[in-house]
Amino acid sequence: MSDLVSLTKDGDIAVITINNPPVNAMSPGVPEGILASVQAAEKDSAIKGMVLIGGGRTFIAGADIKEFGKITAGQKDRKLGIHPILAVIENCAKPIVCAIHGTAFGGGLETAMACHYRVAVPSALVGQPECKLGIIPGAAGTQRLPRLAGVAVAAEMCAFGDPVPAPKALEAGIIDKLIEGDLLAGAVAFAREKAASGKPPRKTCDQTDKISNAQENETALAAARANVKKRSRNLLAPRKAVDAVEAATKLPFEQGIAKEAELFNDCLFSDQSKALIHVFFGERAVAKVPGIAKDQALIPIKRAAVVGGGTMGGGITMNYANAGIPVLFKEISQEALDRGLGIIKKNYAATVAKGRLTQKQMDERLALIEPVLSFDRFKEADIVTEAVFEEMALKKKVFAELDKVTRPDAILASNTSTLNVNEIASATSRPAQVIGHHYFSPANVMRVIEVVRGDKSSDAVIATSMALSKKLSKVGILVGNCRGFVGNRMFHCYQREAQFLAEEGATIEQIDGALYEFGMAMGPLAVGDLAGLDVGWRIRKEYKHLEPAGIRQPEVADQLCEQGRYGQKTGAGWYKYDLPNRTPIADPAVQKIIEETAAKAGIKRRTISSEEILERTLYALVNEGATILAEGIALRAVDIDMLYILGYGFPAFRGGPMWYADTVGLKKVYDKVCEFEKQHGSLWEPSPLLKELATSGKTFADFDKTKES
Ligand code: T1G
Repeated sequence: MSDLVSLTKDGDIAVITINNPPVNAMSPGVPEGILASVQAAEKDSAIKGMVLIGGGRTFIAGADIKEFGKITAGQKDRKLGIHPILAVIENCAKPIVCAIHGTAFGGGLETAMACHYRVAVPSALVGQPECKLGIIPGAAGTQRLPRLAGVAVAAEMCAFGDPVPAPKALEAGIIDKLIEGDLLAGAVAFAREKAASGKPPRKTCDQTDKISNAQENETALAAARANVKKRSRNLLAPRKAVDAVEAATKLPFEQGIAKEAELFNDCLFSDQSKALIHVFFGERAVAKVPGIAKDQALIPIKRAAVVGGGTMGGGITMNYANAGIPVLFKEISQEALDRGLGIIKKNYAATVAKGRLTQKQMDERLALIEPVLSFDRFKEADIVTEAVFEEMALKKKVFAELDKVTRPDAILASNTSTLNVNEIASATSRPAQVIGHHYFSPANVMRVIEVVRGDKSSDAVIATSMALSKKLSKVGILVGNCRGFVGNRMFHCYQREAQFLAEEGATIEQIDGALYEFGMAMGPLAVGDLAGLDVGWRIRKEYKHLEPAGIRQPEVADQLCEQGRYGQKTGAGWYKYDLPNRTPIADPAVQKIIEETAAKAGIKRRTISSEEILERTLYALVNEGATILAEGIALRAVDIDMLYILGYGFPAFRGGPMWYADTVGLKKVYDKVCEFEKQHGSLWEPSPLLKELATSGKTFADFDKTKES
């Protein structure tokens, strides 16, 4: 057949194997190879049935996502030519059994559902995750899945894209049998049994009993739409997915497929889908570090230690326990240690209560956490992560101590969010072993680690940090060492503009509301209250001596802190809170402070549009991001995008700040930045890189292409 698809025989059963590593994506040649194999086996009178199986670690993980970019760029026919191939499979006179291991996702599950039967190992996962790419199933998944599993299950799977474990897929009617032991042998036996039954193979498209009750369908569709409204604000694909599933209940199969194709194209050409596909590949691209050998030897991480048992230290400790790595958890007093452990236990118990962890798993993870009050056992640790207060003197004291009590080959990582990693490393005799691991709060939940390379951080320590991020189920993003690194350095500009806008006349709710409507998880001022206004206040005091004179600084946040209004933790910040309820409540007292501050500063307050709020806050991110790129502090624009999506709640359907700027058009962004510079002074000085790209008709995506290794 082809080297992508092979056809062999097990007695009277044909075995069709897909060999397109690493995930058997349906790249060009794979569907054609499957078709040719099915047709050959159908013609072979010695063959009574067939098995379709994936070679390597998984069944088909879906269409080749790389192909979509070619379609939307007009380089490839937008038609998904898969339907005729699936029709040949479904109309085959001999039974075809799909054998699933690993994942059957997207086009993989759709191909499986065109087969007459499906068997799977218990660890397999099935799903229609297309909506996570801003599209919907495009190979009749929205038509066959309701026929197998009913409308409610199909709508949920197509609108939210979550994987379904094989045992649940069996219950739902998506697969027919779980195979314990050898999958291929089990599938061949199943195919032989079906062939011997003498009954015609069961065609999914003909099964209508699960979509025949109109009332049940209506109820399920209404519930799905309500769920989409609640969980997927702003998103196009989930809504279209439910519309496509609805078509399965209202139209004959072929017309349902046509409706699905129309809805699929609506999504494929949307900005949201292009952004989400950028994010899919971006999450993998950031793991690639130019300049570090792919075969760089890693430092084995078998035992860890964390210094500091506060919220961050506890979350970091949980990450190691969750990855099965024993971890020493150190505090300076029994009381602090007990408090820290209490937070960890509470976090785990909450996850158990939600059914996302079993009590046994919680106990196993807790058993990996060893609370200690001294450094006595730190010689055992391959990596130590410091998570103490954000004060340089304290951090240097801790690192000087760690330098003495750990093995020379141990990695010493700081969880600092802004402080100079080189200065921290200078407190040790081994700067090559020192690096920043900036986690985002809550550390056990947020999926990103800003890996901050010091000038002397070794390749082995950097490469190990990136690999360890994946081991901890995080996305490591390598950045350079500067004040605020990448994330917080940009966030400072974003927050600054939000506060200036408040002084200039926009209400706090208007500012936060505009960014929330844009898609941010929270508005900038509400985020300040969540993180704690005192954190920024302490950093501003630490760096006050470095601030250039004559540059306008936001005033109100410091005044709030001086009044003890640190945010949620004190029940009041930019908003007030009726604790323990954390819903922000507008506070006239704050509006009064803002107006007084503006008056004192001679600021003439005015009505401000939501459009200006978005441009001032988002373009401040973009302009600073461009400067960071030019300085090499971020490797690529996609690294900034991924950091903002995973660490700061930037909406993935916008692709990240840099991708969003490309979507707006860099010339428009640049012109606006120049306008703001005229209005607001040098804080808005356009980044030379932004100017260069904008005036040469290029994008940040073009910039990244120049960085491809
Ligand atoms: N197409 C192209 N490349 C893919 C791919 C895909 N579908 N899936 C993975 N890769 C690449 C990935 O970029 C990486 O490349 C390598 O494979 C290993 O992936 C018609 C229209 C299956 C759970 O959305 O969820 O079908 O970085 O690191 O952690 O209706 O990959 O090594 O160069 O993620 O073991 C629907 C997407 C497509 C599934 C495995 N399917 N993939 O995770 O490996 S649309 C999906 C995943 C569709 C139909 C519609 C995961 C995985 P590189 P990895 P992993």
